[in-house]
Amino acid sequence: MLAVEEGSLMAAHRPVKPVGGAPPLFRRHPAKHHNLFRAGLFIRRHESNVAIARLTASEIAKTTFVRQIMRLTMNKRFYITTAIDYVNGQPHLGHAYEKIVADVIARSRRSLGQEVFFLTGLDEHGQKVQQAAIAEGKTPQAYCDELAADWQAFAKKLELTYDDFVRTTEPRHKQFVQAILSRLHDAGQFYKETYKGFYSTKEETFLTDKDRLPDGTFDPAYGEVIELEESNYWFKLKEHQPWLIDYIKTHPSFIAPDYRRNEVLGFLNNNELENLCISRPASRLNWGIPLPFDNDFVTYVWFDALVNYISIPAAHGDPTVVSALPSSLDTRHSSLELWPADIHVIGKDILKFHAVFWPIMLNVMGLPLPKQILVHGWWQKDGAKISKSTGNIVEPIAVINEWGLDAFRFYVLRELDIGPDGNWTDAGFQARYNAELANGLGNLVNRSLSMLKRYRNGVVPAKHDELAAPAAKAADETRASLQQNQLQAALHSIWLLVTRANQYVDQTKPFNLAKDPAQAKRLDEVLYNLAETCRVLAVLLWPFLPGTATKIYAQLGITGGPDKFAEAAWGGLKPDHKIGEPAPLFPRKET
Ligand code: ME8
Repeated sequence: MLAVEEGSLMAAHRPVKPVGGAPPLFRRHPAKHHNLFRAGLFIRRHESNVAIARLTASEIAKTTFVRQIMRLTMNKRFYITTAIDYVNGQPHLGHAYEKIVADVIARSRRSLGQEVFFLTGLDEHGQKVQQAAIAEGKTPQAYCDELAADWQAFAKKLELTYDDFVRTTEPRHKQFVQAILSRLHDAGQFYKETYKGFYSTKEETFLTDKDRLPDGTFDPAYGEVIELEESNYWFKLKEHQPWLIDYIKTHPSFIAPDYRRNEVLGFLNNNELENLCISRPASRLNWGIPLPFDNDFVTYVWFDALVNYISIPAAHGDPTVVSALPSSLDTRHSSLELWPADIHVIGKDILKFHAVFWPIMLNVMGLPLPKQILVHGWWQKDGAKISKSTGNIVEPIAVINEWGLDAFRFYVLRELDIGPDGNWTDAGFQARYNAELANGLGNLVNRSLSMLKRYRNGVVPAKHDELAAPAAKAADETRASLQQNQLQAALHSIWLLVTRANQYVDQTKPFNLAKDPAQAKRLDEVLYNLAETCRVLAVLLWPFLPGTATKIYAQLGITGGPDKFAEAAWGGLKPDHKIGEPAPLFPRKET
């Protein structure tokens, strides 16, 4: 896909343009396949009808070409990923938050009409897993399989709408990592060298004097630091530093929020990158992917883990990723166009791996870079680090079981914008539940639909537009926020509408209007405005609170889901439509 010659994929020091060119078939013999070459260019610009129209009947008849066209005429999906969690950790608030953020973005894009591919999963190799498995008398694979089942149950509990769930111990991932390693090795990107120095087993990383704190010690986060002498394979990272700085400078939205981008640029401008050790001796660590060119070594966990973002597209036949691979690898069971990723959602602690190592790895593979690395902050509880050992934890499953999934999703997204650190307090959670969910949204929907039921037997009156303007404003603002992944801002706009509609009930007093037959028309107007506002709210809320939004639609007696943003347009409720049964959405709780 990139401006590099056949057989010399790497040319690592050369800046490689991350643009979609013609696929290899077209690129290799442009003279022989002029029509196909041109068709390829159109396809890359998603003008697939034009592309197909340009082919002759005999070209279309050739099955290879048809397959190629089929593969390439598919629109690129909006591809969003999360960090893959260490399988041996316990799912906690931070993991839940990140996955919910990605899920809301994925759902919003689908609601806005885009085709989406949402990938999440597990990081299963490494010394800690190997040691923990041995301690439990299990094989590492059996140990991972058990834990993976818990993590997958956790993802289901959060109602994540992922399209694929990667485990780095799966053959489809391992074979891809090996293929990439072979390719980079053949291209001279690695060298072998003996290293003598410091090593953190906990972080599975080499340290230098630069990593010392001012008092000469290493950060306790590194755990025990040992002195080590061993041979390993190294990746020539250093020489790509000027390219990376230039790339980040010329792609302002590559790292978001802005202050994280500045942090990376500051780091790159003030430090010389070290080459990256990409292996561990199998004698010390055998729970990893063997280097295909030297089985005495396994792949460094990050070189394995980061690659999940492309190994899964390859497994789905993504043409861009597949073109960077040796043709011997059979990855073309289906054909989804995914790469480059639109968003990698990650936490702040793994920014360097994603904003320094990963872009350089991709560049030397000849692949375009993800469009955005979206970096969220870390949660604390009661102002202190979340820690299992000190008991300072939030147990998402316990909270969900007691308060409901949507209350949990709402709190984390409403409380914390994507970027800064957040602080969970039980009192804060309960206050938002009572004020914004029970008394705000829940009360609005329940009283609006109950009055419609009581005063009009549940039959929707004639259309009336008193709340049309605030509803349209909320929809416009929500759409704009969702398009920029500003989830907290979107919730803010939605809640302005909730508040406005609750005020409307207080001002118009439908319960009084109902007592005066002369006010019947006015009561009709008020009831229409309230019911229709509830419907619009369901559509706006769908990405955030899917269960609640679905219940609102059901209580309104509407068939189908509130999962299409276009339905937020005012006037969807038709006169004479009969609503369903109102029921409280968020029962008030004494705390
Ligand atoms: O880092 N608040 O896995 P992980 C918010 N396997 N987010 C938090 C958090 C907190 N308190 N604690 C952790 C790894 N996270 C690697 C990733 S990706 C190719 C490999 C976030 O299980 C953390 O920032 O330690 C990261 O994005 C994610 O949870 C997984 O962390």
